[in-house]
Amino acid sequence: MAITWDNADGKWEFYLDSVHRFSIDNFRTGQIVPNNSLIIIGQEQDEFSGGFSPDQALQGCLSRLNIWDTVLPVEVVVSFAKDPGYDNGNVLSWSFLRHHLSDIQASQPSNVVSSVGKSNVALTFSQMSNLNYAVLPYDGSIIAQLTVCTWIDLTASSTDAPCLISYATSTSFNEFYIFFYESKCLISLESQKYE
Ligand SMILES: [Ca+2]
Repeated sequence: MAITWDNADGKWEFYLDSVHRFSIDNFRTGQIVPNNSLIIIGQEQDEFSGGFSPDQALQGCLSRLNIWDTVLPVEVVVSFAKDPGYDNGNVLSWSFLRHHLSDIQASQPSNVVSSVGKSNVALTFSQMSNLNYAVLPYDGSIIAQLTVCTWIDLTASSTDAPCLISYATSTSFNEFYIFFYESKCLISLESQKYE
């Protein structure tokens, strides 16, 4: 799956299995996403680095997650779904992450484990638990555009609203988050709080 967002016109695009599924216009036009943040994979932050709920845990497998602070061209986004590489997102890079999966586990008590499977290397979120997440600090540039691409395989028993990513700063949690369930995507930026 992939999403893109551009603050110039507020356009969100959502792609699934290399197919463009929907667009939203005028979404948070002109807003920026601050830096000095925590990116949390697999849980939604009700507070900075905390406030997790088991029913918002991601349960399944995730690989080749990359985040860019630009809007990548459609043909590039589609090509990732058809032929995913490791890639080098400049906000979050799977080519970096895949070599630091053990560091992620060591830095955070978590049920997340790395595994070798059909995606070669993946983060496996094994339980519906509020310990089921991975934490990645981000101190790069302020974000005015986004592309998020990932390969994801949710466990069939996943319920409610599994959170793929939440992005929070110390002064404002939920700068953005992405929920993904039932082949749908719920996205938001600051000021929309999902409890
Ligand atoms: Ca929550």
